[in-house]
Amino acid sequence: MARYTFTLLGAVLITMTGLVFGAEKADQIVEHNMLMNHGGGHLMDMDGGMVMGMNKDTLPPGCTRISEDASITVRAGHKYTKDFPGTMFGLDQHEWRVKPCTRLTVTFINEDHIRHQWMMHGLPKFIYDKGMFHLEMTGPAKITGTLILPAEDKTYLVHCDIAQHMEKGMKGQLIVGNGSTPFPSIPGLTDFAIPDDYGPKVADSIKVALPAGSAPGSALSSVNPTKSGGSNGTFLLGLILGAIGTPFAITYYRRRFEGMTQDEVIQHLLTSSKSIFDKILGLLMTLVSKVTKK
Ligand SMILES: [Cu+2]
Repeated sequence: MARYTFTLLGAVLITMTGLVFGAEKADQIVEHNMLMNHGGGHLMDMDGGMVMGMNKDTLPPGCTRISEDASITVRAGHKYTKDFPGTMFGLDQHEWRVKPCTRLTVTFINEDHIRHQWMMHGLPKFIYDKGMFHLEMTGPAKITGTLILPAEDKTYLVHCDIAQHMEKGMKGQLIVGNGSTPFPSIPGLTDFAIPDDYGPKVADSIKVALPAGSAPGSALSSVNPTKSGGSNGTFLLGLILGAIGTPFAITYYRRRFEGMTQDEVIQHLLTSSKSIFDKILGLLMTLVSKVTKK
């Protein structure tokens, strides 16, 4: 009996030790502070740590001196997305304000097990290569860089440039002085550039007649003849409408697009397809209600 108890105790101890050390290892933030200076404010190390646009002493035009030394710490991690539905990659802050000519030290802590960046755009290109100041590392890790901000009032875009990271939440703005035009789609701050669109509402009577998932363009002729009472009439109606309507539509669109380039045609179709779809739905709704009323 005692043997079993000891074995059991041993197993529990080993498991717990594993859990504790495993958890500690996952949260360990590696500090990237042994970067090689490649010149021009560009520093890198072998583990994916990178700083671009490091500048501690070159004054941008319009600055006669450094107005103040400031520092911010920004954290990146999936857990910071929970307050912003639809986002996947998170920052713990999305806006920073500094005075013109501030020497700003940014400490960027990446808590995810993927690569993230804190990238600023729109700086003067003769001081900052590509107009950028940029911190990057594969996490969990920490990296620090310094830059001096120009004298003018301006709002700078800050984002992570890894594919889809900005679109899914890693976007912010750094406001110097009074700032300029704010950026759209900053989580919790500004309106989305492209709002979510769940499409036009389909009336209940149409939902019965249309097979699930039928494409908008095929709405007229794809009514399923085997489902629901009275749909044989609707199917016939669809066939007749399709037969009459198709040659008419072809003639109409041939005339409509005469002399237009391919791009113009696509542009026109994109903008007009939504209203055409609405019209077809309206027409179909009227017809279906007439057929089912008899
Ligand atoms: Cu990222």
